[in-house]
Amino acid sequence: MKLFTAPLSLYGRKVEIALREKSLAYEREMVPFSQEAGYTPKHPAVLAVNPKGQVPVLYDGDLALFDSTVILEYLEDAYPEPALYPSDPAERAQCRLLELYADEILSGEVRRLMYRTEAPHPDPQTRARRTEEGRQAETAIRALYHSLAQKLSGKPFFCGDVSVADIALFVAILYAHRLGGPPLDETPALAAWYARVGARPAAAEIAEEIADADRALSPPLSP
Ligand SMILES: N[C@@H](CCC(=O)N[C@@H](CS)C(=O)NCC(=O)O)C(=O)O
Repeated sequence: MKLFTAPLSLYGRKVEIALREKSLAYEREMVPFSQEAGYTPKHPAVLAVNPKGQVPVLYDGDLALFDSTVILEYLEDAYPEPALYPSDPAERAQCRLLELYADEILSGEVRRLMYRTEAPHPDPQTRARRTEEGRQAETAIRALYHSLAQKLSGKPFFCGDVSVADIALFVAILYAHRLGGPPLDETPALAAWYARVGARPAAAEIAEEIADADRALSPPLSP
């Protein structure tokens, strides 16, 4: 298998944790990325597969896939052990909803913090607007942490055993933290879950790689 991704790609890192949880060997090619230029120029192997030009893209033999959610579903179908989804249909659907919650709702707020690792915008009004949006995102993220703590309701993982929901939520929260977002101090059970997932070798290795990538690529955080 070959994964096209980038050192700070949130969705690419999500796929990498799943690959490692399943002990699947993969080759990795990092596409061009910088904080100044973003994901340019686009890699031809990515453009050949994904009309959106986004990573992650996974090749498994002749099969080429894009979108982290589709990739994780394929990995589960093709390499079912160890399972990263519950077997019961209703629980499986709930687990997928939590993955969507991470990818679209929580990460939607986290995205509003991403200006903090970019070069400061030359226009002072744009800088002020981004700072204000960042504050609003932090308030929204705190509220989402409370809602997640309720969904976790004292369980060790969100959907029984460790699952795609834990992986997607872990990565989204890790990105909130690396972008100076709120800590988990108001939700101790969620903090304990975050430490539990982060102690697993797959997540720990990827978290270390993300920290290395930030040291190499990201300037100090903007306010
Ligand atoms: N829904 C997609 C989102 C992929 C995505 O947003 N990828 C980002 C990197 S994390 C990207 O390639 N951005 C460059 C672009 O949009 O041009 C997934 O889950 O894979």
